[in-house]
Amino acid sequence: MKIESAELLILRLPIRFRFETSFGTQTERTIPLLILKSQGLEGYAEGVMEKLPGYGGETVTQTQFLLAELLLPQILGREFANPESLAQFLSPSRAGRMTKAMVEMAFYDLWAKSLNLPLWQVLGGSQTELAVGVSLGIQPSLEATLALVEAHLEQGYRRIKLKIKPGWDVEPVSAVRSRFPGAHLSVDANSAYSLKDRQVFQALDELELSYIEQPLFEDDLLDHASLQAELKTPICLDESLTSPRAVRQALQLDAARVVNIKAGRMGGLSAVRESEAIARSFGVPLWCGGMLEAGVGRATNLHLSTLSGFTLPGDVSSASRYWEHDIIQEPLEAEDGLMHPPAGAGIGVHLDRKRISQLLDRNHSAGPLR
Ligand code: OSB
Ligand code: MG
Repeated sequence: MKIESAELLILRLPIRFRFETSFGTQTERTIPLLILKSQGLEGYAEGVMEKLPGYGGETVTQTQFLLAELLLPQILGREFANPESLAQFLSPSRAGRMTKAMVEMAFYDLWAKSLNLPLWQVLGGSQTELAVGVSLGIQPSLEATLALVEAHLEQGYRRIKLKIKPGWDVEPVSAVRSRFPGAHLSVDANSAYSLKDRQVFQALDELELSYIEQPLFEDDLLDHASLQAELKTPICLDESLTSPRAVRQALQLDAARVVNIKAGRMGGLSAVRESEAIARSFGVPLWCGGMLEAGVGRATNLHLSTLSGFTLPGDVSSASRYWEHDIIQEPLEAEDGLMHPPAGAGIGVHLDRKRISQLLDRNHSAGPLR
C-alpha cells in the first residue's frame, strides 16, 4: 500500500478535570492528529507527545519538525507491504518514538481499512469485552480523594489507580484502603522516588495493592530489581519500558512483575505486539496504559487491549470523563467497568470534523504536508 499524502492537525482540548501527578498538573492537552491517505481511505493516529516535556520528554514542536524534515519525505509516495514493514523501515531512525508510533499507527488504521477488518483482528486480538479502570490524579484533600474513589467504584470501574508523590503517599492510600477494603487498587509514582525512600514502599507493601507503578527513575532498572526483591507487591513499569528490548531486560532482571503498555511510548503497535508476546512468555500480565487520549487514541487503545496477554484492567475509561465534546462521532463509554473496541474497519471511529475545526491550535501551523 502506497502512502499518498499526509495531514497533521494540532488540536487543543481542555480536560474536564485537573490532573495532578508527581511531575506536574495538566488542565488541557495539545494533541497532534495525523491523517495518512491512500486509495481513497484515511488512517488516523493521535500523538501522545506533550506541548512541554513532562512525562516522556517528547514535544509537539519536535514532532512537527521530525515529520516535515525527516519521516514524511522518507515515506510519502513509498509502497509498504504491511505495517510491520513500515515499522522496520522507520526503526533505524533515531527519531522520537512517539512520533514514529503516530506514523505507524495511522498506517495500521489505513491497512486494516484496506482489508475491511477491525484493527483488533489485524493485531491478532481475541478478547473484545475489556475490563477497565481509572487513573485518579492527586487531590487537594483526603476527603476529596475518598469521594472520587467512591464515585468511580460506584460507576463500576474494575481498578482504581491513585497517583502518589513524596508527601502524598502512605497516608492517602491507607485511608482509601481502609474505606474500601476489597477494591482493586494500585498506585503510580511516575518516577518520583529513589531507593532512599524504602520505608514508603515497605508501608505501601502492606496495603494489598495490585502493583506499584514506576516508583523509581526511568533508567533505574537495577534499582527497580533491588526494590522488587524487598516487596511482595509487584512492581509495574511504565516510563522504563520504551521498547520490546526494555521489556525483556526488565523481566529478565525481575525489575517488574506487571507491564504497562503504551503504544506511543514504545514506538508503535508492532512494538506493542512484540512486547506482549515477551511478557506472555515470562508469564507476566499486561495492561494498557493511557495518556489522556481523545477518541482516536482511545479507540486504538481499546483495539490493542484485545491481545490475550492484557489480563489486567487498563487506563482506558469513558471518553466523557475527559472531554466535554470529543473529536470523534462515536461515544466511547464504559458500562459497569466494561468497554469494547469499536466495530467497523480499522479503528472504527469517524472524525467529528466540525469539532476538530473548533479545536485547531492557532499557535501551530497545521495542514497538508504534501
Ligand atoms: O503515568 O500512566 C501515566 C497520563 C499522562 C501521562 C502518564 C500517565 C497518565 C495517566 C492517565 O495515568 C491515564 C489516563 O487516564 O489516560
Ligand atoms: Mg504511569
